[in-house]
Amino acid sequence: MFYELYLRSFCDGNGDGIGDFIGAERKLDYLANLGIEGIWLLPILHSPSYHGYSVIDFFSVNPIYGTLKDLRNFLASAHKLDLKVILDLPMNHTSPNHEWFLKALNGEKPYRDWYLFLKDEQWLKARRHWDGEQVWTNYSGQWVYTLFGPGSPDLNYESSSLWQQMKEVLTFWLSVGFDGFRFDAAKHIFDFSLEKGICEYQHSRNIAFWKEMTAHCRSISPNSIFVSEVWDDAQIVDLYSAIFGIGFNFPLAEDLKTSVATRDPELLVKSLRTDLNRSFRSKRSYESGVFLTNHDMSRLVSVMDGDEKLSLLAMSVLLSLPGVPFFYYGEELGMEGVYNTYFNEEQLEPFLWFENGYGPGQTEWKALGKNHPHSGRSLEAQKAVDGSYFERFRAILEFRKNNSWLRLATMRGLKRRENLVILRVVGESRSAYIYHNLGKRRVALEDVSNLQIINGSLGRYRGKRYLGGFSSAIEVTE
Ligand code: ACG
Repeated sequence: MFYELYLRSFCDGNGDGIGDFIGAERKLDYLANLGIEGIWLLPILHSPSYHGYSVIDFFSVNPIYGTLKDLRNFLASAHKLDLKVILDLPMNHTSPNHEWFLKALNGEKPYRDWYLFLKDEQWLKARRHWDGEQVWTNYSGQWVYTLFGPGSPDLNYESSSLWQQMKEVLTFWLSVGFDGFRFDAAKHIFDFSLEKGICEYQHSRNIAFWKEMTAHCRSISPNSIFVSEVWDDAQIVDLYSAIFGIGFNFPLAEDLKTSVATRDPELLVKSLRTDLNRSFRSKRSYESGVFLTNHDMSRLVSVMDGDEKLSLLAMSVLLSLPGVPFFYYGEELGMEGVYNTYFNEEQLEPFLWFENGYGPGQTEWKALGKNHPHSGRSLEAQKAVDGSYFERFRAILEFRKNNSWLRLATMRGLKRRENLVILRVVGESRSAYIYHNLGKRRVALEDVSNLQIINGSLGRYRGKRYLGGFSSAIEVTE
């Protein structure tokens, strides 16, 4: 299980209200106790932006997070607890304040070739693949390709010297002690056709690029972990995941949430068959990075319209599946937040350690718009209450921790009986039936033994076992 960590909002180690390496290091025990095995660290490279995806120096950390030494200490402490740490590396673009870009604007070589300058007025008509936004920005009279907006001009990988430069970047961060990378925007390396002057993914060129980058990393650190961020349909996700070893399963994330939110067991069955189709085969070339939410999405409780039972059901379905699960910081508290493309702040609020919003390590760099003090949401408050959201969420994590064999298990069967969805999962040393009740009412389970609750309730009535509404249970058969 991986924890997606937004450092700025996590834990403040030096009292400036901004989360940092020193603060996060102090909370590693907390993460290890949750049963986390790895941390996906959202971008921490030197960047002017709050999200960190527009880098101004690929060889230094953002000073607000501490020094390189602080980072090394953080990594060493994580490793002592057997936690892997992967770095989110945005290699598709830079900040317009990056020295490379400033030199490129000046016409200096090789930097001029490292960005895409307009060569044909017709290219200005190009529109972004998924939402029709314009993709060219005028910087003091020069048009540059900027897929993600004016704050992040795209790097142009037509230039071979840039490939070399990026290999040096990878070497550097591996030498600092990272266990691998979450490669941002992996399908965007080549996404503009110079021939046609339009936005068009060139998947085979992207794949060739990533093959070379990952091979480079493996030549330094053979066990490097790579996770690809390819937000697309299942067959495209597949294509890239095979290179990286782990690929985020975006289609599954959406379908899983929708099926639980709309209480639609049929949709759940259908989406597991399609979005996890590889998990039905015993030989797979990669693992699915299964998740429900991330920093680009609304938080789970908000998606479920505040219904905690549904959020926990979605989580227990997720953690019963083969693959490598990821979850976003604060989801264990049931933090709220709705994603908005133009004001994407709500889903990255400070982690609420203390009920009154103050205390050692509490970050305060931004206002709490959704997750208020004195709302009972804080870790402090929830730890003091039996049956809190945190406690129930933690129990689901505990289930996964005790059933880590599920990661490499094969799905051997999937069926539905009214609101009940039954999964047959077979691992090397164990196998199980897993039951999820997507309905409000309890359902009888026939011929079961050795049942354990994952989430919700289990009961017995006149000799029959019942699974409560919005509940999940596992029956280990071997
Ligand atoms: C990553 C990061 C994100 C970051 C950037 C840029 C990239 O996680 O935080 O932005 O460094 C696209 C890209 C992703 C990108 C997201 C935000 N995420 O592909 O790499 O945008 C469609 C498109 C997707 C698109 C998605 C969301 O196909 O390409 O993702 O919409 O907009 C079905 C379809 C599927 C479709 C979905 C949703 O599932 O199958 O194709 O996806 O529906 O409609 C950060 C900041 C930005 C800043 C930037 C520089 O957040 O504000 O501008 O950095």
